[in-house]
Amino acid sequence: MKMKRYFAADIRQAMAMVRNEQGADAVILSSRNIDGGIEIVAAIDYDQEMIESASTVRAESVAHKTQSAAARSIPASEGSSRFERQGRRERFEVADDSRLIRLEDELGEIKNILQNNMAGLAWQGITQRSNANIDVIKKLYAIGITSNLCLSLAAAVSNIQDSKSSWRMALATLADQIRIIDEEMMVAGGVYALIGPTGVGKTTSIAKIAARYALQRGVKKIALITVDNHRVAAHEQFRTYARLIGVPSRCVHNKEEMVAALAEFSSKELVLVDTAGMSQYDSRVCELDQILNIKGWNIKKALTLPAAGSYQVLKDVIAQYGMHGVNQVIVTKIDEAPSIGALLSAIVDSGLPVSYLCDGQQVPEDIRSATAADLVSKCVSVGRAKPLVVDQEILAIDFGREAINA
Ligand SMILES: Nc1nc2c(ncn2[C@@H]2O[C@H](COP(=O)(O)OP(=O)(O)OP(=O)(O)O)[C@@H](O)[C@H]2O)c(=O)[nH]1
Ligand SMILES: [Mg+2]
Repeated sequence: MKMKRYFAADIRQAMAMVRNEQGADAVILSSRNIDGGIEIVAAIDYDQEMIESASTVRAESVAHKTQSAAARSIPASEGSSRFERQGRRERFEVADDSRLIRLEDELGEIKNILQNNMAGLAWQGITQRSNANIDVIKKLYAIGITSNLCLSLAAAVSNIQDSKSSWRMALATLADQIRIIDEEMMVAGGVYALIGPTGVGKTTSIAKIAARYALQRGVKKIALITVDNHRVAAHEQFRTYARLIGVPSRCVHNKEEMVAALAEFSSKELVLVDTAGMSQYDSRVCELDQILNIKGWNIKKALTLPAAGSYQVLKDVIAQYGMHGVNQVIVTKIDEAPSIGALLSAIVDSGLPVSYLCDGQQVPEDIRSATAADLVSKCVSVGRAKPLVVDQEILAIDFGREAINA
């Protein structure tokens, strides 16, 4: 048997690596989530009996080693106060550190093999349901919807036997779960800050919204503020847009200047605030939050997200920025995305409403108010153009595990 570990950002990439290197006959022995991705152990020339006996031997050896290590490290004569127990644990760790790490690894591998077997069984259970249901799961998965959302959408239509109807109903259910902002900024007015990672299209989206607002309501009704004052190029880009649209703009460096700019623009219907793009882990996100938190002003925050982001990254960005209060999502770069299933899954999971969809670089043309139907039909059309490979093994691991955890 040739065994090898693979590490990748997600299960699909890891499976692709296994397939490329070991071919279609490779067998997945274990998989586990680790920091920043997933680790898969795969093998070819796989011998079932050998693995089973190895697992049994390992299990026995683990039990034996754990017992003997514990017996060595904790003399029976010792008392059992908290202080004493602590002392025992420290000695135990020092004395048997490397063995414990090995034991932990072995236990981890056994756990993974068991989990994979259980996942396989759970997937078998899922496939024994109606064909229409499996069809829905596979189609949703192929357009990039995450496995837990696929399962919940399929469950919602499980009473429909006809494949076409159940697919249509699943998409309608997905659309129902996407929240759309009740009153978007073009209608409601107010002060809005566009926040988010670098280069996602915040400044361009502000220019698009500002230009449209100026066309509809007049240039006197709108003003722009930027907090992005670290980079000369960004400042220039912002000023250029403001000048071309013909609206006033201010560049602020701190909370006091922000208060002054807001007071100056208090008669405007719509004030848009541009911010510097930063990683969700950047400590400056907190500083930015303070500048945007002005007593007496309700500055709403629109998290700007690129449509092509991976589920894990989008989820992380939403979680980190969400800690500072996010009111809505603006989706950009739909035109560049090979799939927007991950984005829709992250949006549904977050429960955040979507306000705008951007699909190009042209100002002001490439922006429109979001609708759930638009997002779902886009998801289906781009997903169909480049469907993800629906591999039985991926399905068994992904969906089986999801079903066990549900
Ligand atoms: N294809 C496409 N490109 C876009 C879209 N929105 C913005 N861009 C492009 O993305 C690039 C970055 O846009 P910016 O508006 O500067 O992004 P930003 O978020 O303000 O960037 P930072 O301020 O550096 O964080 C530019 O080249 C834009 O033309 C979109 O919807 N589709
Ligand atoms: Mg910018």
